[in-house]
Amino acid sequence: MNTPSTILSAIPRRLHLQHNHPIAITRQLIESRFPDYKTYNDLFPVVTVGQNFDSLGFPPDHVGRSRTDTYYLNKDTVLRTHTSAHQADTFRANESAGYLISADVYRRDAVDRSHYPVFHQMEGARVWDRETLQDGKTLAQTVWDDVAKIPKHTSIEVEDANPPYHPERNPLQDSHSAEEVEAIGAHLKRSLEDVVVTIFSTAKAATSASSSASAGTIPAAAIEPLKVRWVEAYFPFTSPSWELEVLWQGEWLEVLGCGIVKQPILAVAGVPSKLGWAFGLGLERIAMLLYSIPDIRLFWSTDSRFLSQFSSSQPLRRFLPYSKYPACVKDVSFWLRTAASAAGGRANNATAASHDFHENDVMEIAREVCGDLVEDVRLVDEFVHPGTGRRSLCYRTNYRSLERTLTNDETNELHERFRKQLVQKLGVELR
Ligand code: FA5
Ligand code: MG
Repeated sequence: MNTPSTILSAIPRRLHLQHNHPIAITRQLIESRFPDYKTYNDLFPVVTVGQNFDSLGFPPDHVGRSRTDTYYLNKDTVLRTHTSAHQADTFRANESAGYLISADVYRRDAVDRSHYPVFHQMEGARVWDRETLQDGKTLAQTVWDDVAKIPKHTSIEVEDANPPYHPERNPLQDSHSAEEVEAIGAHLKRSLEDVVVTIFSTAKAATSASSSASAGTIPAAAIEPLKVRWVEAYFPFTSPSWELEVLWQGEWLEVLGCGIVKQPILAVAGVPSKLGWAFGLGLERIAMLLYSIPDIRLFWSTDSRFLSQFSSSQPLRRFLPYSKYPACVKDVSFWLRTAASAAGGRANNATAASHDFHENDVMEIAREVCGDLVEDVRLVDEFVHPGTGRRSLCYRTNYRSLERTLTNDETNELHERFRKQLVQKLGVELR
């Protein structure tokens, strides 16, 4: 068991079901774009390793299974790392051609304003059955007819609508024709572009409404046009696979992964004649875009200054930060061990020396030492000493509480503990 009590205490929160919570409102908004899909919003987060990984074809050595990435309750049981853990069971239940699953999921990950160890995903899937095709149509024709029913939008700029894929990692599946995959892929992308456009037109309306109320009118150019792009991705349970990214505050933000469901999953689930698509999206990511919520930690706030700003029965309004407590920024610079010092270290400390540097180790230490008081950790400088060839890194840590002003002593103490742990756990040399 490697699951801390802080994580276990998040289980009863179920933000996706909390009335008037922005995660719940976002879920409902997306659900409204899939009116015929069956929704499952109440699935328990403790699942077997079989459900979370094996049923989806994760290889035995996949990094996702490691204890540094996944919270284990015992060797056979985990907190689900994604809603895909319920894919096989839901296909087996066979209750509807399309379904949506929303739930809390749990992972170790980076420290910044868009990553948190507990978050919420929505899984969606849609299948067609080779055995019940109507009017003598092929499966591909049937799917294209369904594609035509999805609203077309002009207010979206799609870069790389069809990224090339690598056949060795995203092969056409044996029982699928290229035409079928093209049609199902088009249905998948159109459905998700429709979701994103809905979200953004709602968000834009909210932006102009709140700005005209407070600060007169803002120039149209201040509102960014909606830019998205499709990128090739890899998942053990879909082929081909894509990720959808949205341009948000000048950076490409990944909001979902998706693809054509691998046929063995449907076969094992007892529905071998069906084929279709699946996606998994991060509800926090969408809600942050929708409401302009600047920090993922805010979703866990029980402060009425946060919660009172959201209502499912009123037009959507942008989140107005009630108070931003000052950040305290501190840098830490260190030399990485050279090959020689690593080798020297090996004699004394086998564990530290055999351990190569990964940025995620810095992130994990920050999370452990600082909890929710750390907002962001990022690399700001890196150079190689021309004489010695040693590499130096500088990380900038933003300390900020969402609830109060941190004292100088408090941040100094946190930062000192952070620095000490870096030396102790990574064997770096502070500068
Ligand atoms: C998955 O979890 C796949 N199960 C998605 C999928 C489903 C693919 C069905 C194919 C078919 P991924 O690990 O990329 O993929 O996560 C999906 C989304 O969850 C991301 O795009 C992102 O929006 C969100 N997400 C991932 N990690 C975090 C995190 N630490 N904090 C907040 N959101 C996150
Ligand atoms: Mg991803």
